[in-house]
Amino acid sequence: MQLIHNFINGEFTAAAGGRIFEKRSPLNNLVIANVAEAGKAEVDAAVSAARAALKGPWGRMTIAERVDMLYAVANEINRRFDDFLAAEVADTGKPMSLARHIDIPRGAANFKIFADVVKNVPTEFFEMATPDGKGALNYAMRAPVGVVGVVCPWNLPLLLMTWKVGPALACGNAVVVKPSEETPQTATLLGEVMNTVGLPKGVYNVVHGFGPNSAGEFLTTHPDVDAITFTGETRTGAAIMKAAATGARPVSLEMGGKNPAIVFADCDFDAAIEGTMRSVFANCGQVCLGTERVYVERPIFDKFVAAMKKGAESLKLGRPEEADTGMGPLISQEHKSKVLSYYKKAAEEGATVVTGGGVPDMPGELKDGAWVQPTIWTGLPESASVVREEIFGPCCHIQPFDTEEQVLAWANDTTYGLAASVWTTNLQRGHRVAAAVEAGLVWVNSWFLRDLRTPFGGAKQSGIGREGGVHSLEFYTELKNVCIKL
Ligand code: NAD
Ligand code: 6OD
Repeated sequence: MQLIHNFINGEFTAAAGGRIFEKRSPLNNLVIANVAEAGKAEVDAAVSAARAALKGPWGRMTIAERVDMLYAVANEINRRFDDFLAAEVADTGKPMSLARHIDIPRGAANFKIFADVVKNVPTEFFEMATPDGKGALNYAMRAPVGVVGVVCPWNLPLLLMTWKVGPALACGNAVVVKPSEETPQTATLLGEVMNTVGLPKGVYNVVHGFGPNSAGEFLTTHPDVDAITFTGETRTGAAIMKAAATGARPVSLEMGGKNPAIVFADCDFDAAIEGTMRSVFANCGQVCLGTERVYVERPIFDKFVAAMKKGAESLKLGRPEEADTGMGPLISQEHKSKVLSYYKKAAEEGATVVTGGGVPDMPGELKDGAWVQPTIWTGLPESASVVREEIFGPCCHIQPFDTEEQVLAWANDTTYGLAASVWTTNLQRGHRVAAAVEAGLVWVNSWFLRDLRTPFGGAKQSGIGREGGVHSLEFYTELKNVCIKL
């Protein structure tokens, strides 16, 4: 059985006492690897290695040298594309077509884009008058924040981990990454890439394990971690924020959502269906930006529901490597139980189940996997559990609306505020609704179209802070003003 190691100070290491946990395939629930579980000792070693790296050659590199190194990391990920693809797909069970298109190329791009940002974005300069008439000059300079703890989820493992590690390294920090216990492989493989390109030891470290009383907690409570960046559930983010309060350490939190799609009768109907099919079912509904609440203007409601039903029923559930697979399994048995509990609640609360609502009949060994049916409900009040709570599965509730005012009130009636999509050919309305929706990201006539220079993050309980482009520099650097009296 494969053993997935921690990666500390440039070395692949087992855990003290040989502590391991099992990684199971979402496809069939079989154990595919053992993972070395980091305890306090391994987390300490990783944080110390990161601290030491800041004082070594890494800390002395010029920006141009760092940029070259990050380009080399991206190129090496691309050279080993198939290894990353195989590892990501083994951990998640997601269709290869999806991982090939999104997860792995974005994993590489995250190093290049932030290298470019660091290379090209200037700081500020102000001339200042002084009473003696000689004046002063102010300029700002950026320094790394230090050792950054990076705590990651399982849904887009490489993409979301490099989304943090790329800018952190571009800014000259050293990182200790805690991947999700469900997806240990690509973060570990990235250690090989770092050694191949000659990244100094200790700049990139990986510790495996769980949250409470395990590697996640040991890392986020570690007094020598200077800043913590996190993606995951809102309640985990709140726990991490508490941990970060000791020592008043900064946090960047990307958390849960209950994202609306608002479909006006004047939309390009086929584009709205295509986009909403993706936003509801892509990655088996396990995308933080995904849609779980769909609001459709009444004149096209029946036609829209019928088209979504047809789309959902034509999605082929299957093995990742099969070219016609449209949807894979959920990440785990535990998550399957959570999603199925919502399927049950929807029925109990009186939903009309347009399609799905249960477990598909999968052939052979796949029957033991974390499969659920793509599911659509209608007919529920806005107070229903599946309309209010994040499910993170391949499902949505579709509600008819009559006025812009009504749909905005519903869309905003949530404690979350991550993303929304608006479908209309009336651009005036597109701008107006985008401005009125309480969310960090709004797409008009699109979904998950990402320019990495733009701010990314959630409003309300979906997040704290923004990353992306120059916004990542705000978190991963300490900005210092230097005032020179002339
Ligand atoms: P999770 O919060 O359960 O776990 C995320 C990570 O935190 C894991 O590595 C886990 O081991 C660790 N962790 C858990 N408890 C911890 C603790 N007390 N201290 C330190 N670390 C701890 O989230 P998940 O189930 O992996 O991911 C799904 C969730 O992530 C969904 O809510 C989804 O909306 C959210 N998400 C948000 C974004 C975004 O950009 N806003 C992106 C992806 C996923
Ligand atoms: O595209 C990104 O940068 C990003 N952070 C996507 C998050 C997707 C959530 O599941």
